[in-house]
Amino acid sequence: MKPLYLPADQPRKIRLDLRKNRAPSARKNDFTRTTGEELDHLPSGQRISGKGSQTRRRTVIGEVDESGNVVREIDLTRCRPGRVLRAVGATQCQVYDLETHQVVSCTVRRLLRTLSSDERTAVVTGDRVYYEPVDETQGVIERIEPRTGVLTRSHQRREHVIVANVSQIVIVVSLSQPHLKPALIDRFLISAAKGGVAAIICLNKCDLVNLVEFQPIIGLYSQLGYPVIPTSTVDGTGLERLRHLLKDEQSVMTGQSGVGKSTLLNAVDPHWKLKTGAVSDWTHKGKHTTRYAQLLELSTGGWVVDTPGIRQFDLWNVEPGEVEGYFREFRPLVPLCKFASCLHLEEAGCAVRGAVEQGLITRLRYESYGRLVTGDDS
Ligand SMILES: Nc1nc2c(ncn2[C@@H]2O[C@H](COP(=O)(O)OP(=O)(O)OP(=O)(O)O)[C@@H](O)[C@H]2O)c(=O)[nH]1
Ligand SMILES: [Mg+2]
Ligand SMILES: [Zn+2]
Repeated sequence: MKPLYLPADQPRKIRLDLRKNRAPSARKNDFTRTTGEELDHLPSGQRISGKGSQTRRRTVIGEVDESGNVVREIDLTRCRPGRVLRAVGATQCQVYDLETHQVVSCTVRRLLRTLSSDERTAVVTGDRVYYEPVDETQGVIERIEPRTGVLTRSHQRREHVIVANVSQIVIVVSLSQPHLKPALIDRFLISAAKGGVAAIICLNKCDLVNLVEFQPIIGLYSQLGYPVIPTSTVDGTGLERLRHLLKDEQSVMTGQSGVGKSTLLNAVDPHWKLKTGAVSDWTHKGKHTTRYAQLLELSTGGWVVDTPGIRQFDLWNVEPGEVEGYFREFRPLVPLCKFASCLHLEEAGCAVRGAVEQGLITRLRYESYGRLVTGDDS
């Protein structure tokens, strides 16, 4: 299946500059190979809207297949650049027009939908797109830019891209109600590394616990090089640091339902007024208050996505033998194992297990590793 978006390292599209009043032979020479990245730097405004002396110029994006045949042409003079604020259902989304700053309801061009039939949705929150306006409030998405920095999970044996074009993920866990699940932190850390994004760990609701008891966890992840921020929306702990870390970045808040993602964002920027929900008294679980991943613009610069709480976070496309590479503290030991194929479970002469026995690797992380490799979720 042809990917819906073009990987940035494979220039498979060409930009055609058509000058209507020139000799047709000039057209061919104007074929310029571009990568998807260059589209971001297209001068906005005149070229897109076609004003003044630029009106004779028509910029067309042609997508080419492996043999160089143009399979589809998009006339960019009719399109406007935007960012997907929220994907609703499989083909509907809200797009923020990057020039007019208006929000437009868009559908997705049929061809793009077909190409994405093996994904859950054609567009995802955070996508950079070109859309053709139908009227002032509606449009049709013609192009989705190559995605960088994605948060994905495996859902019903398919890849589910939760959000695209982020630079960091903020893993929000709560220290109480719902109680902390360190193994979930490890899954998110792997997903971040796999998606090419940095990770921050936010330990929320620290007003409900004695933080001293959580020093081992704070120390563990800090030592591994991840920023760890204890926060509380009740007493304000850590909020200034969180604001600072979000400023000018493209972030996504992720974690279980009820851990306080939306409440934290409301504390960061009160004008968002995101809906928040109480945690159930007896299960201490959240009630899935946030229904869609939603992109929000920070008044200090940058963007952040609030996401719905995830019930089950399964990794997409991670092989058992790959997991060790995502456990930073294992890496220096892996070459010392007796067998090159060692999965660090039962094998003889395993340096990783030796390190666990000597207390150099925490049992918590080792057990979390074991569950990921064996696929035992319990
Ligand atoms: N004690 C305490 N409660 C908090 C804190 N942060 C959030 N809460 C409460 O936790 C509950 C859930 O908060 P939400 O912000 O709705 O949680 P969420 O992570 O957005 O949940 P979903 O949208 O369902 O994924 C609310 O009742 C909040 O008031 C905190 O720092 N301390
Ligand atoms: Mg929420
Ligand atoms: Zn080993």
